[in-house]
Amino acid sequence: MYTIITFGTFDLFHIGHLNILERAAKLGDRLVVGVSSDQLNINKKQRLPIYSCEERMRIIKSLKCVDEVFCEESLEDKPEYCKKYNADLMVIGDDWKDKKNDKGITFDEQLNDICNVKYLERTPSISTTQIIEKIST
Ligand code: C2G
Repeated sequence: MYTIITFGTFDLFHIGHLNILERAAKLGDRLVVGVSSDQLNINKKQRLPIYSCEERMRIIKSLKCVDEVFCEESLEDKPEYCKKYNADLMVIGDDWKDKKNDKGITFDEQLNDICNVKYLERTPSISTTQIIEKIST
């Protein structure tokens, strides 16, 4: 059993989210998704998500390509989450490739001895922020 893990807020679920989850699922046998808590989204994006964590988790859990969902409380805890869910590969969008966490390290460095890391190309021209801007203008 080859387990894939991925993380995200997945607020105002859109086609970019679906694309990365379906592509991630194809890389293994089981896909586990860490959905960011409301507080973690405030830390990452300086705003409360439109949908609560509970609602976002229910939406993600209902997808055919997703096997398991949990709430991601902190970016720093990735190694613990990966170990807990026996992840072989952590997949994330390539917008995270060079980003560093509070300790000044990338996800590659953070998960170095725990699992492999693969960055997938983002779907162009769509984001939750753009959707919010479009609706509010
Ligand atoms: N994504 C994508 N294409 C888009 C928009 C998003 O491939 N047009 C991907 C992101 O790269 C990420 C996932 O969809 O892998 C979820 O995106 P967000 O909800 O913006 O979550 P993010 O803030 O990237 O959270 O621990 C890591 C973070 O929690 C990831």
